Amino acid sequence: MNMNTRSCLSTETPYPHYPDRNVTVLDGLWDFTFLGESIDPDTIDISSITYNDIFCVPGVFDTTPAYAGRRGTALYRRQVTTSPNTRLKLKIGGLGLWARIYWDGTIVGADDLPYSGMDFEFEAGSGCSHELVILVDNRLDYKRCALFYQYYDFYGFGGIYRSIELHELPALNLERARITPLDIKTGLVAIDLELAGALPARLPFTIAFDHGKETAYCEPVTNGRVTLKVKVPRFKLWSPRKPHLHAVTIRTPDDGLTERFGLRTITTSKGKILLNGKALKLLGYCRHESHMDFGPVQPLPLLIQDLQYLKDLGCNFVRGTHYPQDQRFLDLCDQLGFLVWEESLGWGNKAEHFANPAFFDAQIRQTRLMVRNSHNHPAVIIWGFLNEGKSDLETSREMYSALFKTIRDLDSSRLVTYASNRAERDLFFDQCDVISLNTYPGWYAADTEKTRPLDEIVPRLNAFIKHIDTGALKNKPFIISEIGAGAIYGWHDRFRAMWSEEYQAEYLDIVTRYVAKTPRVAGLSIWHFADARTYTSSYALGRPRTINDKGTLDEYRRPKLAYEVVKKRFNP
Ligand code: ADA
Repeated sequence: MNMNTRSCLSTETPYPHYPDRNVTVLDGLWDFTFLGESIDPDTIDISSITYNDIFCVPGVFDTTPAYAGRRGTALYRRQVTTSPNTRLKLKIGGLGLWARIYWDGTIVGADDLPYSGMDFEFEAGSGCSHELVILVDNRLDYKRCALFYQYYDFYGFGGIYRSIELHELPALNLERARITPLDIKTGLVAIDLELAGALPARLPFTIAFDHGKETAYCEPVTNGRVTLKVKVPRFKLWSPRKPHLHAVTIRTPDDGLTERFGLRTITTSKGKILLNGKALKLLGYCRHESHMDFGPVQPLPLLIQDLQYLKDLGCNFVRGTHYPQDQRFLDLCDQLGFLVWEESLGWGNKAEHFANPAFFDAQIRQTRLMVRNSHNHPAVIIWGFLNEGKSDLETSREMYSALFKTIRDLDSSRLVTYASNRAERDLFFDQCDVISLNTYPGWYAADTEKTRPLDEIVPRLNAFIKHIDTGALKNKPFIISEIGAGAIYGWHDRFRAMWSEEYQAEYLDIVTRYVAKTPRVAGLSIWHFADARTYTSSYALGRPRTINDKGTLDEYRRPKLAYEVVKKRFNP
């Protein structure tokens, strides 16, 4: 029996696909109960719970009328049918803020990495019908979830953010095939097979590119991996203009998978970013996975709509702030030809976090998972981490160096950076492939009668460029990874005052003109694409409506005045 429900959903479920496995997509309606802060998750008796509601998966509860803004424990439950006595893998695309998984009443896994795609392996047990319960908690409990802090400038949503799948595993499972382009002139790629289960000394398998002819191989297995170099037949290069994708299907006697990838290189030379050897300027936005109604859950029509707006604006670049991205978003970026910066979760982390072993450990685990999960996306060209961390303190060096190493050990084919707001005081730019600066001149501006805040933008950017060009950093590309101004949708003002659409439009006009005429700037990701919910606490005093209003579109994707300004400049 093949219960693979993926084929009918293949436009929605991300790669890789496992055509030979029994895969059940568990999205849909689940039993639900919100226990709030009344229980201690450590002593909860899962068998005594009454489920008095229903909820959807994916779905976060704290954006919905019944549970809006609530924090606490929620339980999602459903019955699942499997073959008896099989080994299972539960794949959760992402959730928040932390969770525990129960299979027939027994704990089989825990998740403390918000937004990360994570897998949990366990035995099905006898019988065919089972109870799956996911306990999700969105309390800011730093002992349980060391990665998300209250002061982060985006809401920490509670619930299941992305799809869930259940796989029945064969004795030897082929988990991933990671493809790295080695030579774009000949189509040579490295294929790295990740295996688990009953490992043989040598693995017989077949490879077929683009659903064509199968070629047979038999290769030694070392530490659960098989690595080989192969030429892709009739290859075409991937680029934003021609986002050509290839598929590769690999079959072992027990298992099979189809991965999608693209052939391209991303390198730097003399301050430029080169795609397939040609210099290009990255032009785009930072984007939160956030919507007033769905929080971080991304319905496919929303993803398509956002990407249509970004295309219309003339963008070729998206910085996925500030966490590992939805794999379906990355699949769409592969298809539509967007270049992406993906980063692990961090936001203005303080010296005390850098000194906390739990934070350190979670950073490394999440960054590692991100790189492994997203390896095959040609769209992803930059890995990032620790947005606006304390990169001006010597005490942070160990963590910065460890994250650079973690990434480069797994993937040396992409550029690595972090978004710094420490500017001239930053200590670790020498470790970056690309220097990235978050800066808000003319917005978080000194209160002075003598200058218009907007007049601060160009001198600030010039001063930073002068700083990097005087030393050892002069050959590194420079990206403005954040810059922007707030505007409340629909608020027009003849003073062109701050928070008016007019102020924001003029602000982005100055920024985009500057970027267009300054060759030293290799990229721009404006802060940000669409307004997004943030603090509801007193931090919100600087965030009218408790929303980060610096979007060029508002939270319902209605374009502000700045939209046409950016569009004109990005589509010269
Ligand atoms: C920072 C941060 C963003 C956002 C922005 C702002 O640079 O990285 O997440 O908070 O500031 O709006 O001030």
